[in-house]
Amino acid sequence: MKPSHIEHIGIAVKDLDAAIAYYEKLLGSKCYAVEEVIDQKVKTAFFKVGQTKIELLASTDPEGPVGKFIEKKGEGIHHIAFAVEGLQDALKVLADEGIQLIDQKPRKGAEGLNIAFLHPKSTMGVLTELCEQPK
Ligand code: CMX
Repeated sequence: MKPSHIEHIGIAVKDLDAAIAYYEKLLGSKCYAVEEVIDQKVKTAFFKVGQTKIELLASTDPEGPVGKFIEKKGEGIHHIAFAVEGLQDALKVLADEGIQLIDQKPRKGAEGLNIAFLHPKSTMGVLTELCEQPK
């Protein structure tokens, strides 16, 4: 597996509008998309920094993954996502290496990407996402 670039960095925030306003100032660019991902219980907002995106994540449910994360750890970096080709094959290679997969096969994430997460318990504490552009 050889990711081409960091696709995005996910940042958990409590107040999406306040976070958008801050990142618009910091990055000097407008948020280009806001999207709710219902099955992940989050509302997302995206910025571009070169090839990489910043994905702000606000929870829509305290029992969702971002709601639980903020409750335990507070706001901050939630995950890092790498762009790969051949996501299903990459998952098999990682599983064979003993990495714990959260998603055994790719599923649909924000922006229509095919995505899969690796468990932070087997990635030295960093929730890791792999993303592939759909063909
Ligand atoms: N980064 C690092 N560690 C994390 C974490 C994160 N983002 N989220 C949870 N953990 C840790 C917790 O701190 C906890 O550690 P301890 O056992 O040491 O306390 C452990 O993982 C278990 O956490 P939990 O709160 O009990 O939560 P669950 O086990 O129910 O779920 C996880 C954890 C990672 C499996 C779940 O959050 C998940 O499936 N995440 C992937 C999906 C996701 O995060 N979606 C939101 C983003 C969607 C998007 O980008 O569109």
